[in-house]
Amino acid sequence: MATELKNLSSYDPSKTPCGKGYKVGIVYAEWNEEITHALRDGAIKTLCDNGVNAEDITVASVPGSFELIFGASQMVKSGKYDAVIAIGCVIRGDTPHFDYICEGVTAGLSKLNVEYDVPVIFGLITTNTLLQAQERSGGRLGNKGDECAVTALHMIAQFKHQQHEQQ
Ligand code: RBF
Repeated sequence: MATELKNLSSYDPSKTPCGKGYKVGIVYAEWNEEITHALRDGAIKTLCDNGVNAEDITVASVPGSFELIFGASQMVKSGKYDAVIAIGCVIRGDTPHFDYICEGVTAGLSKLNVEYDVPVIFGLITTNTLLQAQERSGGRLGNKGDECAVTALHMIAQFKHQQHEQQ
């Protein structure tokens, strides 16, 4: 599938905004930790590689993906971050609740994006198998955590000044 091979993990750093001075919150789920820790670490590394100071990155964990909504919401409402990255992994084969969790998290994070002025980046991997999740967390198809970091930098660069002007 064409979309399967499209990823930003091989992004062009020269086209990625410099993140110096940007403050980023990362909230990740401990469920499927093999995957979510790799995504989290990829996001942190890519932020730092692109100029974000390590001390300007705050990392918090929640038990499962469903709690990403609350975790991200708390970070957004704190007013401390220019963007929040939410990271989780739901695997269909392991999870009878797959559709409920995926739909809940998607709706919850989407609501935050509409209601608050801090971009929330969607780093929820939803796959049919563990292998597919591994391929997207540092394997054959890159690391979606890297992509979340690049996306956060673009969103901050695009909208940060606009938000400050509105305040
Ligand atoms: N959380 C995940 O992040 N990924 C999962 O694959 C996952 N599967 C779950 C399967 C079941 C049957 C249940 C009850 C929970 C699962 N959760 C999963 C945890 C969920 O996101 C949340 O932490 C709990 O439902 C408590 O609110």
